[in-house]
Amino acid sequence: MSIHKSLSEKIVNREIVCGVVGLGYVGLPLAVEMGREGIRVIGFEKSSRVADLVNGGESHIKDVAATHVAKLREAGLLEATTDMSRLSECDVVSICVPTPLGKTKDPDMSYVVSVTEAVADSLRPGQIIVLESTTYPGTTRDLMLPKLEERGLVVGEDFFLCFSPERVDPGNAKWHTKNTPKVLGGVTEKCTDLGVEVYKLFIDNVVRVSSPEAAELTKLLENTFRMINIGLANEMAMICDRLGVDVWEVIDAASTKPFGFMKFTPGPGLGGHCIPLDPHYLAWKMRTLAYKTRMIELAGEINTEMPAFWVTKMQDALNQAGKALKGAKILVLGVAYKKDIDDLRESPALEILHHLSQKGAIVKYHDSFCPEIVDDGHTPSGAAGKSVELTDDVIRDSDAVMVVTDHSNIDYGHVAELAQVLIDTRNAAGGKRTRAVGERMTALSVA
Ligand code: SAJ
Repeated sequence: MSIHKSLSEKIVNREIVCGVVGLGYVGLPLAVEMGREGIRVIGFEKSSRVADLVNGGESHIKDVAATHVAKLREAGLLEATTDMSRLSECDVVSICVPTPLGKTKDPDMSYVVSVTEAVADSLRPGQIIVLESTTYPGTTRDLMLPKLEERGLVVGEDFFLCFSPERVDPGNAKWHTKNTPKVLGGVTEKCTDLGVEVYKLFIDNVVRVSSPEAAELTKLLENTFRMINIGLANEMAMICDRLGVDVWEVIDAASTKPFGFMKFTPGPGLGGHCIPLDPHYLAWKMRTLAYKTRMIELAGEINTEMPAFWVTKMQDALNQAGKALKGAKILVLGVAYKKDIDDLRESPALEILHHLSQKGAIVKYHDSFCPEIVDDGHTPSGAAGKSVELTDDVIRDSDAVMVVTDHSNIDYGHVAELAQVLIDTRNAAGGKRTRAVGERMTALSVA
């Protein structure tokens, strides 16, 4: 019987052993979904702390309940190891490691390369390898495949290679690993067949595409679409500010169109571990082909400009109140990259805190989700510090308040009543009046 056929049988009978490399916010939920379908899973981690945690039946990922990990441990369906040579025990290997960008926005493929080399070291006939990490088109075929074929095994016959982008949205109550449609494309037809057969065991809807490049580009289109439209919303905010029009009123009115429009909102800039990064994989790849992805570059410029734009708004508003930014006591509300989470990655709040302190303001922040901003060596100067308690006095004593992240646990109408000046980058207070300035404030500036 051919390798393909015998693998297919093992898949149908759920006799396969699945390996998941990287037990982070993508890998651990994936491993748990596999285990819950009765598939034996080996998690591979470079951190012995994480491996020990999982083997102790615990979870370091908010979206994964420790009880689920403990249950799979008791059933003998999940174990974690740092021993990469055990990859040879796995019929399927899903790779969920980081693909960060360097300072010059070039992809850092070091994690993918080192894992690929470990997989190649233990590669044997009958293995299905699936890369899930967001990356530039061509990574699977041009970077991984040559390393995997080095020892003479042939893709599509001896082993099988696919790309299937992760679509994990941490904290999303509705969409999680099992019920979010999963795109998958293999290097050959048989690779795609087997990859789809495996993932159908634990994902409700697997969307088959014809190649790994199609799958790689699918993810980049999804997030580039968001980044560019957020850039458009931010440019519209700057246009409306110059025209003295309330951009939020315009966006809300446009959102009444029942077709052909999708609401995006302006804000303090672009944060997170996906949207600011993913489009730059595409831009980088196309630069190597002498093609300039103009939309991505331009949207990136606009989004990057937003922290400075808001600091200028703050300066103008204080000026109207007869105060200088230098020496002013500023309270920033919310520093996480988006509401109701504790993630500071690429948060524009860090740039805003930096700019304000650079201009001599005396800056405090309050964010109950982020009690401390620790200087990790990459933190902009002036951003590190501890969250202060939010009291009426702290608001009143501040010369100005800036809402940067609109966490749901704050009454912004009350803040607007007490604040001498309010710069509301999220329109969290709905444009409410401010007492001292006395003018109706658009969300962007003092009218
Ligand atoms: N933002 C705006 N205006 C908007 C939307 C977002 O300024 O209209 C800002 C946010 O404040 C944040 C950044 O953009 O700083 C990114 O926000 P996001 O809502 O895109 O959230 P992320 O970064 O958590 O994106 C993830 C992505 N998930 C994956 O890549 C698997 C993205 O594809 C999802 O669409 C997004 O979650 C989501 O919808 O929650």
